[in-house]
Amino acid sequence: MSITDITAPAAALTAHNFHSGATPIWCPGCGDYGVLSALEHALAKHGRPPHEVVMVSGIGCSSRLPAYTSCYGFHGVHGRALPFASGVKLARPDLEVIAVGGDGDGYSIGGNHFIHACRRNIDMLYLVMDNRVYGMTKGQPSPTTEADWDSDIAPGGLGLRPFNPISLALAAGANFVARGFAGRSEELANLIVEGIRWPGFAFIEVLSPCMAFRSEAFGWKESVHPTSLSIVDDRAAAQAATLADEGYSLGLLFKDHRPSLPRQTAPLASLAEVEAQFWVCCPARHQG
Ligand SMILES: Cc1ncc(C[n+]2csc(CCOP(=O)(O)OP(=O)(O)O)c2C)c(N)n1
Ligand code: SF4
Repeated sequence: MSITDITAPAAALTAHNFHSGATPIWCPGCGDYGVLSALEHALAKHGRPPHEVVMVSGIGCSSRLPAYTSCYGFHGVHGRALPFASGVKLARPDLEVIAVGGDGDGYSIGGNHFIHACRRNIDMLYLVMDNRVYGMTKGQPSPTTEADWDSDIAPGGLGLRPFNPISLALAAGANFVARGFAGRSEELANLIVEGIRWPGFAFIEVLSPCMAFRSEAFGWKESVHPTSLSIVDDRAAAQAATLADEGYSLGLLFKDHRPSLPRQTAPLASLAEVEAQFWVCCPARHQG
């Protein structure tokens, strides 16, 4: 398909248009079901057909998500969703690019890419399903796991201070920062639509409980404070609010107008011009 084949937004899309037909193999009660449902509803509301949307992930239970949608998808290697998504968006700015994954994938092995994606501000949505554990590899602590979280695999807790991804995203320069909860799918869908439509790098942290390894996360539905984040256009104030927050406030925290990449779609020079400018002279060639 060429860029010129892209159609106008299809009328009256429904969440069903975004089902792939594959049945998720997530555990019963996994928060990722709520995220998938919210994402499908958000895409329907946004109005671009599945063939204009690219869903990119790394590895983990949450990173299986692209397979469950009918959009174009790339299920890549652990921690590398954002570099791949950046490449797709730079090569095809006409497509809607959404990167998804877990806290292990995005903040541990992918932590470097997270910082630089915020900084580059390429126009895409990054949705992190944070269950504060590595679900797929059977319950190791992740960078957002509480220091004293006791488990068979880390008795007594790791003793390492978790970091605050929202604070990091703000400091690194993300254009849109919000937090949703898998158990409040409708609110999450609205945040996703807003994030997709906002220019630049939009980051949404989604609290998404892992029932297999953190069953106490059932309690998150009582812990969350709906629509309590609302700073919006002041990065310093948003940073102060997030540092004062215990991690369960939901809603849109921050939106900025920092110019996003890609700024232009046409190349600045032709391939021949680039070759002429950067031609490395080889003495052997001249002698021949
Ligand atoms: C290079 C590499 N290192 C480690 C792994 C093993 N691994 C697979 S998934 C995963 C963690 C997934 O955790 P998270 O991203 O939090 O997703 P969840 O399963 O909790 O949704 C790890 C460490 C891997 N696949 N590749
Ligand atoms: S192990 Fe946890 S994160 Fe993975 S599918 Fe099961 S509940 Fe979801």
